[in-house]
Amino acid sequence: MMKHSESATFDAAFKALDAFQIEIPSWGFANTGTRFGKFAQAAAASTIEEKFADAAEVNRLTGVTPTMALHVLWDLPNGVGDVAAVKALESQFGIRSGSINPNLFQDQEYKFGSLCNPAAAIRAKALEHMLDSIEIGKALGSRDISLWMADGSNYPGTQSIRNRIGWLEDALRASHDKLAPDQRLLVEYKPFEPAFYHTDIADWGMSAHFARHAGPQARVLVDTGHHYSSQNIEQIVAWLLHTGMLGGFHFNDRRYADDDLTLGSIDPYQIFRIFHEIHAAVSDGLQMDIAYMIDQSHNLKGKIEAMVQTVVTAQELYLKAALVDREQLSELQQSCDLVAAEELFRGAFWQDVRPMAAAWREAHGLPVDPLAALHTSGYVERAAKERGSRSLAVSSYA
Ligand code: LRH
Ligand code: MN
Repeated sequence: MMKHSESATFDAAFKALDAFQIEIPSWGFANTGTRFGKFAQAAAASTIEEKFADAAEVNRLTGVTPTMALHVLWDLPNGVGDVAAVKALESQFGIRSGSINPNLFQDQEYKFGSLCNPAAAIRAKALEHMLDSIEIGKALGSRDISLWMADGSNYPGTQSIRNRIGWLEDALRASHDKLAPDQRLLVEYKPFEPAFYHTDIADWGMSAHFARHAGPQARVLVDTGHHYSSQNIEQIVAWLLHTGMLGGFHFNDRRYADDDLTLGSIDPYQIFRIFHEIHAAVSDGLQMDIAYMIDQSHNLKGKIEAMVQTVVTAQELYLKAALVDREQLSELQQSCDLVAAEELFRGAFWQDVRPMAAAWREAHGLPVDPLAALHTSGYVERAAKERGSRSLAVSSYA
């Protein structure tokens, strides 16, 4: 018979997991690599149909990934013209289109930037792509337009940083003004790569400025891989929560830079600390609307396997943080009882929540161990057989 405290913990655990969903990236299923090469996988997806099929399999196994992020030029090369086909795939596979990610970094014209390019004609081309992306979002019923730009420079003195700020302010306000009332513009920052001297949206402060300047439907997107290794990411999250500017996350892990490794593979405590800031803000009554999304490139791991592993890890870390006794922690923080506060906080991280997560899955008719269920499903082997010959030929990035 479960003791009261145990059942209370289980109730809190089930409540937390009921509230957690995470969006998966279409590009996480494709053959991707680094500048040193790409190792093709037979089961990799190379068509939008295969990406929806793989997303449906991940959602069948986990039950918490009903939407898939789309990158415009990779998934809708014909822009709005591909919307009908995508809608058909949505109903065929039961997966909704999630955030719409413009591609402002691969066209030859964007060598010196896109929305920040000194050439007005190239800025206009980039703005047109932004507006197309917003129209695609409206047509698909997607709430978030999630913008990341590679814009920046490689050598001091070669670009006017302040001119570029002005051009980007204008472009993001013009984009914001085209949003539907329920849409949001998420502005993603990144300190470097592919630009290695200055990046136009390099940190959370710059992103928050551009979002505020654009308008009330713009927010900041935090990609966990887009920070210097010594940066305190959960402090940035606390600031964005306090200022009401947090729009969402691109979750991944890294040892060095923007490594796009699987969540929790290097520093699971980092994600636990981020989730704690969010749970604490919720219990303090802060209003927020956070998009949890995965942004990884699975260069060596099996792509669907890595995605299922990531979703399960995200659930476990979200649950561990949800079970922190925040009332007792606040008292210990107030009394500056450092060791007791740390032991309570870290103790929540150490607890093994996998049995509770398995019980939640069982209660929802889901496989108690999604990874094991993927292996027994034979899905990857079938995909490799069906796709094998073609997907081994690697062409564009994703
Ligand atoms: C840039 C980024 C961005 C995506 C891309 C796939 O590093 O994080 O969010 O568009 O990865
Ligand atoms: Mn990202």
